Amino acid sequence: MDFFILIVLFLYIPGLSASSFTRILRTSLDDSVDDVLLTYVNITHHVDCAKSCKSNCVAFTYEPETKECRTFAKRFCRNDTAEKLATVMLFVKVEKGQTPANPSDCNEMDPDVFCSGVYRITPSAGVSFDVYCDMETDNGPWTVIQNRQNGDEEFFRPWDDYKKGFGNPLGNFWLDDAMNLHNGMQFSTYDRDNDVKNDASCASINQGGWWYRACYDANLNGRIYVNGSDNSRSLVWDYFYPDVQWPHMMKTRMLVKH
Ligand SMILES: [Ca+2]
Repeated sequence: MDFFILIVLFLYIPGLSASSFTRILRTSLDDSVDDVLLTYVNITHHVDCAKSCKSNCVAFTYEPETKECRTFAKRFCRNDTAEKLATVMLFVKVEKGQTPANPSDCNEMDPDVFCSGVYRITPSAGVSFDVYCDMETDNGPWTVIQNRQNGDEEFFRPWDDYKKGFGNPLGNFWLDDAMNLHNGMQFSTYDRDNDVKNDASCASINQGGWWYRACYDANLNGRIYVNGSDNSRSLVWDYFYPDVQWPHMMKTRMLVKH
């Protein structure tokens, strides 16, 4: 998948006070019909539609087939990995300093401009990778470093996989980004035993990669529980309920920001 394909199409319109627009991708416009300011018909070109987007208009759509132009006072967030709308072109007004050329993490991205989605970040020079940025959870934006939503992705993996990260940023994945956050414990995988249990490997017993001590209260990279399976190997978060010991979780995600 190609991430960060920014279709930037700036329109500088002579005579208009330096309004510029960029074409953006978004999955759907269905929830926006009530936000239409004005609808124009028989507009022959999207540049002419842009000329209609003045004062309180911040976005417009143009449909070449029907020659229909619609203006909006509502902001649309952009999602660069979304499917392009089949026929409708969507443009938003660009304000100065709005687009981070090269964000170092999700927190640098304006949640009013960008939707939740996969973005390429550059945490340090020469190190870039794709992450899922969560723009909707409170106090965000958050960089999602782990997401479990079903059993499709194997999490019982060797050291190198956890080091690199694995999975699909839109589905189940692990992003190895916080090795030293977990109270001084080192990260262990079945092929690298860094736990403090001398007689066994916690990662092997509990079937995940984690900052095991001897062994865990949480095992978020353990196996998805299915009826009858061994709970100790499961995706577990103890103390989640006051009265249930070692409850298994069906979905988890880990969010970080600095
Ligand atoms: Ca051990």
